[in-house]
Amino acid sequence: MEITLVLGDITEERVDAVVNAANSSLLGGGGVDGAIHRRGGPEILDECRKLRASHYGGGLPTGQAVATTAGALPARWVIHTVGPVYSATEDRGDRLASCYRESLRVADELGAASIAFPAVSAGVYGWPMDDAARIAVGTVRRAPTQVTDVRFVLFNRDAYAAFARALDAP
Ligand code: AR6
Repeated sequence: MEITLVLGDITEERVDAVVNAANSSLLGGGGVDGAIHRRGGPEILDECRKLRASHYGGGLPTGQAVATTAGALPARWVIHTVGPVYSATEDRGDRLASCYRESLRVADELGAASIAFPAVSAGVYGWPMDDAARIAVGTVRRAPTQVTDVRFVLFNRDAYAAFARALDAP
């Protein structure tokens, strides 16, 4: 597996699967979620609504992942995952790690060879970037997956630097 860092907008990545930092409603929001639905168009929301009706009436649980079409994005699928809201008093790192593991498991089911991840939970959900990066890189490195091309797409230089430090760590 090759892991690369990209500074930019995840909706522009030409990969098999783009991961969305969604919320459990699967009905959209701000940040990455807003950008993916805006650029990908209404087909993605249509499939999300169907998934809610068929499987996730109570919402997609934190740490899980589910795929839809990528609509008009230059990708084949969007894999929606729900990160945990950061807590200073409770360790929710296992649930953040689960987002990466489950996204890769879904990617394997789809037969995806390449995947682009955002820094899940490190925006609206408040996760400190260095810790989010350490969990993301550590989990992906250890995941049993057929995916050969993993990209972390970071929206600003601070996020990029945090992921670069995590990648340099043994
Ligand atoms: N490409 C790459 N990274 C981006 C982009 C983009 N287009 N836009 C933002 N980021 P967030 P979360 C970065 O808030 O913390 C939504 O409302 C951003 O700077 O998108 O998991 C959902 O519906 C940050 O570093 O996701 C949920 O309610 C990182 O992506 C909630 O936000 C993640 O920020 C999820 O919050």
